[in-house]
Amino acid sequence: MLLKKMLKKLISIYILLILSFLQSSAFASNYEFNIWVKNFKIKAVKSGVSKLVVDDVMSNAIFLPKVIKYDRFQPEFYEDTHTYVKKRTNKKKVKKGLALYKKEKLTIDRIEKEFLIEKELLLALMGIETNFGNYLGKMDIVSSLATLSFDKRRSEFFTKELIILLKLVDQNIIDKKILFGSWAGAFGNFQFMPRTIQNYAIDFNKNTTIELKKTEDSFASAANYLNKIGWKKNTPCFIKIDLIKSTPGKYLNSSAGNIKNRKKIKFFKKYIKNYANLKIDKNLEAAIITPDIDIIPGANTYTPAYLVFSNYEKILNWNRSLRFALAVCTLKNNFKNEI
Ligand SMILES: [Ca+2]
Repeated sequence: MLLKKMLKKLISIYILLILSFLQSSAFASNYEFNIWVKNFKIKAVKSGVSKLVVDDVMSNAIFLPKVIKYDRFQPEFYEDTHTYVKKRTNKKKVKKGLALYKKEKLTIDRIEKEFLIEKELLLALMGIETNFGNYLGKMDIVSSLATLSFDKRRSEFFTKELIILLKLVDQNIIDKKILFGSWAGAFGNFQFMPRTIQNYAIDFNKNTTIELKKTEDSFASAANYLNKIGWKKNTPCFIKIDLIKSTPGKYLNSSAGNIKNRKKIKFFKKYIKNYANLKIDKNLEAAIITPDIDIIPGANTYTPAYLVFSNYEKILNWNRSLRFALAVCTLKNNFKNEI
């Protein structure tokens, strides 16, 4: 009995200790966050944003612990390629995209023609980024970006994004009242980060504001972005291949940050089992990717494998994830068969 009582008491002390530790660490991070905000504001003013806008926009910035949680558990980190692509390119998604296309055909066709970007690609990107505008995100972007800037993992990147966002507000390009989006600070139908807005967003319908949650401006901005980074209309993105097991490891890319060993397809002939069946110009330059190597423990190194082309790397430019780019091009092909 005595032992039981002692054990109970020990457990309650233990719980109390954990609770007080959690409270004090939350307090510590809030305290440190506020110091960070103070220093950030000085930095933002120094980089040319008006003090009025810095004070105003940053006044409601808070530390959002769930943003850190999302950052550490992105599906790109743990879903294998088959699951990831299948989830994002199903028939339901195609149907939804076709309905949007039917409704906005005139605008989308005009944008395709003007920017030389396939409507199927634009639909695929919008479908994967926000399920056709149905999931735009409700997070306060300023707090999201501030939290990720305060966090150590990619502090420099997000600090720059936040300063750009303040500049966009300062220059009246963006209305601070509508700054709600994803946990990572992305905004609108195509989830543009502040730097993308600054470099590529356009006021297509010329009503003096850039509306990235509306079809005209968001589709034109996405098409302008893809055109400027060098997407080539009607050229391939990727093709699935079967590799022989003795393919040298140096030709297998598994990191989206650095695609290496690009060669003409015919160079890889002896490593590709289905080479003869590939319906593609064998003089095209390509690289091999095997995206599951890094995330699936004990994954068969050679499956799945793909030849990827210059267009594929443009989608990596949009979002540095091998699986994301495969999903976008797969959904694009699914649309192609329906439109
Ligand atoms: Ca506009």
